[in-house]
Amino acid sequence: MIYQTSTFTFENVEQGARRFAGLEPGYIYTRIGNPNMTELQERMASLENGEDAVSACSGMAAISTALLSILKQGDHIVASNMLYGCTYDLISQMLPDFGIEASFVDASDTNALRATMRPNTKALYIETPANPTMKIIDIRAAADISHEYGAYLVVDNTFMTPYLQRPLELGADIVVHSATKYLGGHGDLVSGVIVGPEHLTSKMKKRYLKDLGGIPSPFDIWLLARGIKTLGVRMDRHCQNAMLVAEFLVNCPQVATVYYPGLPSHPQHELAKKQMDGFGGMVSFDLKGGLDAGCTLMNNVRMISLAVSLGSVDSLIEHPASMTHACVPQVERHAAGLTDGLVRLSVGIEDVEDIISDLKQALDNIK
Ligand code: LCS
Repeated sequence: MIYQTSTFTFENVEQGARRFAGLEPGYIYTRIGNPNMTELQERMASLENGEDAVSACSGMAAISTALLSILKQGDHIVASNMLYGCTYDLISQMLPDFGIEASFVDASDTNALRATMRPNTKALYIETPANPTMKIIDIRAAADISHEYGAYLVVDNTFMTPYLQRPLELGADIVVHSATKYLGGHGDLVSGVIVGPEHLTSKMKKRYLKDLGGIPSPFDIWLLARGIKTLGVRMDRHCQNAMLVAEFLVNCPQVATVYYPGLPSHPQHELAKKQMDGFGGMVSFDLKGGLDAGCTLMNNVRMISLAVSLGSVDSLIEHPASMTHACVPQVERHAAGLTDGLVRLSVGIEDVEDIISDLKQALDNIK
C-alpha cells in the first residue's frame, strides 16, 4: 500500500498535541514520517545488520544529512581521495563554508590515513570500491584507525549493497547509500538511505532530516521497497555478467587496463575476497588509445546506453572525467588514479553475450 499523503488526521486537538510532544506514537506529517518510510527503514536496518535506518530523497541527501548530523564548526573530516564527484564537492567545498575542515587521503594506505587524522577529526568517510577506480579500502582497518581518534567511520556502500558487503559488521558506524542505484535497481527512482545506531538515526530523523527536508516521496520508497525484493537475484547476475565482461576486456587488443576487483590482477583482489561476498557489477577500463579511443567506443555502443548513474538492470556506459567526476580538479583526479581516458561501465543483467557483442562492435570502430 502506498500512503500517498502529505499529512495525517488527528482524532482531536489533544491527540495532535500529544503526537507533537512525542507522548503518543503515530504519524503527523510525511516530512516527519510516513508508513512507507518506516517499512523501508526497518528493511534496510535489517539488511545492513544495523540498529536503525533513515530514508532520504537521494544519495546526496543521505550523505549530507549524515555528515551534518555528526559534524559541527571546528571539527575536521578525513575523506578518501576517490569519491563520487558530488560527495567530493560537498566535503571539499561546502563543509569548509560551515567551518568544518576537510582532508583527503588515499585511505587504502593505513600509514597515510593515520597521519591525516587529527585530535578534532570527528568523521572518516570512505567509498569501497571507489567510484570509478574500483580501489578497495580495508573497512576493518579504517574503523580501527577512526575509533582510535574517536571519529565515526562512514562508509558509502552503494556499489556493493548489503547483499555483497556489510560495513557495520566490519566496524563501521554509519552506512550511506544512493538507493537510486542497485537497491532500486531499475533506473526509475532517486532515493537514499542511512543506516546506523539508534542514537544517531533518531537525531537525524527528529532534527536533521526533518529540518533539512530531504525526505523521499511515498511512491518512490514504495518502488524502492519493491526493487529490494529482487536485490539478491539481480546482484548475482550483475556479478556474473561483470566478471565475464571484465575477462573479455582484459583480452581485447584495444584495452590497456581493466579495473575490476574480481580479477586476480586487481591489486586488492585478496582484500576484496575477504570483505566482499561478490565483486559487483561495475567495471572501469583504460584504452590504449586514451580519451579519443574511449569517445569512439562510447559513441558507438548500440544496446548499452551512454548515460550516467549505475546499478540499473540496463547496462550504462559513461566518461567520469567529463561527467560524474568533472567537478573533481584534474590534479586530484590524476593523483587518485582516475585518468582522463577512463571509461566506466555499469554492467546490467541483460544476456551477457549481447553486452559483449555490443562492446566488441563498438571497440572495432577504434582505428
Ligand atoms: N554515492 C555514490 C557512490 C554514487 O555513485 C552516487 C551517485 C551518490 C552517492 C549520490 O547518489 P544520488 O544522490 O545520485 O542518489 N552516482 C552517480 C554516478 O556515478 N553517476 O550518476 C550519479
